[in-house]
Amino acid sequence: EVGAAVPKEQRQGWGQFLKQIATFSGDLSSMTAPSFILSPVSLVEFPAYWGEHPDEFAKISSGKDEVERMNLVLRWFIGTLKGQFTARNTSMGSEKKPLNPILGELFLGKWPEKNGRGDTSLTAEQVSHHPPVTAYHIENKKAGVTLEGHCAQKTSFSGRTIQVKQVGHAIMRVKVAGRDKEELYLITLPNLLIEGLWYGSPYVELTGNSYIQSTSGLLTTLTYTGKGYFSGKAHSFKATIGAGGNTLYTVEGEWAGVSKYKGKSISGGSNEVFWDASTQREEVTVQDVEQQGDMESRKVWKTVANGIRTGDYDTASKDKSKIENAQRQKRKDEAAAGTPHQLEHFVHVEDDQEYSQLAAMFKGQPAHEDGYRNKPRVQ
Ligand code: HCR
Repeated sequence: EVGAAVPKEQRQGWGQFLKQIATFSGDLSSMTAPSFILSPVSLVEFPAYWGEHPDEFAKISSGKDEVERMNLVLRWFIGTLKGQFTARNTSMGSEKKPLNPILGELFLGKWPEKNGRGDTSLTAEQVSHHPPVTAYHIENKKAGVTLEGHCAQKTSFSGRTIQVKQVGHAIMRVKVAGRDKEELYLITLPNLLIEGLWYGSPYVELTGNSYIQSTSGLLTTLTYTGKGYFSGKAHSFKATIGAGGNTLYTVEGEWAGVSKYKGKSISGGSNEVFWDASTQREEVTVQDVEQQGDMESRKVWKTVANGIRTGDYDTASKDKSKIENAQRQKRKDEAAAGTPHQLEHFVHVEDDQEYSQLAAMFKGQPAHEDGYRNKPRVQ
């Protein structure tokens, strides 16, 4: 039955929402959805999932050679997927519709130093509102590991499923060999399927391929499958690490569960566990809302998020309209004054050369993409 998981009084609304999505093309984030599916968290917070295993992030530069480092990059990457794609199901019962960030909205946080691994800092900024694009920069200076990227989404509807193409990429920088050499890794992003919509309990499945290409020449190819594919299990993947068509290592399993080396592992054993997703995630630390700047996400959305959390949807929607109207006015004023909005922490790079050089090393990626670079911080 449609909307089996939806509160009774919202079932009709859910049915209408589904019809609306089916005939809709473009930016899902701007659609008005029934209140039970609203999340009190803004999309600008999502880059924090990349940093929720700060130990794995820091460890990457300790790899003794490029093969070991690629294995560590892959382990860190797989380690982020459970948070990125299942965290809302765990904390809120299903995937929900995040708040649509305003232009210039910021999410600043850190994972403090622990056991000598060093501080890891996060800077995320909404660099475009329409279409929504979030840029992020995650850095552990002590370890010499940085991740910089941006993410946008293109959505389409097919059958009972929303298909989401992630647009954008991330580049990881790893300082190696006495710190005078830098290795880069281009990380591309998998496509998503949003399933379970009919019942009103959406969840994400990953599909297709994504890649990690290193300047060392090593390439990891990831293939994602869900229920009903060859493994028959949800949230499954296979990753091969290799160079020039030769496979060095293969890893297989569930990205939200356990994955293992298939055959030879990097330590010389066989069929060893590669990653166990039950490893505790470390949530990012942010400043108290009261201390935050006016553009910081939790400050911007404080009243709206409170309304959603407490079921006061009237207050939530009034404050949301207030924010959106103020934004429209701001854009008009900027246009009239000829002073367009300036990004605070990032610079837009047209036709990112680091991207195109790495993308040229393998098949399956557009040859050119724009990028965003973090502005050096003035302290
Ligand atoms: C598609 C999605 C917004 C984008 C979210 C992204 C792709 C953002 C980047 C993160 O690194 C990973 C990520 C995880 C989320 O699963 C994904 C969201 C899932 C739903 C949401 C739609 C815009 C909302 C659709 C509305 C439905 C749930 C009714």
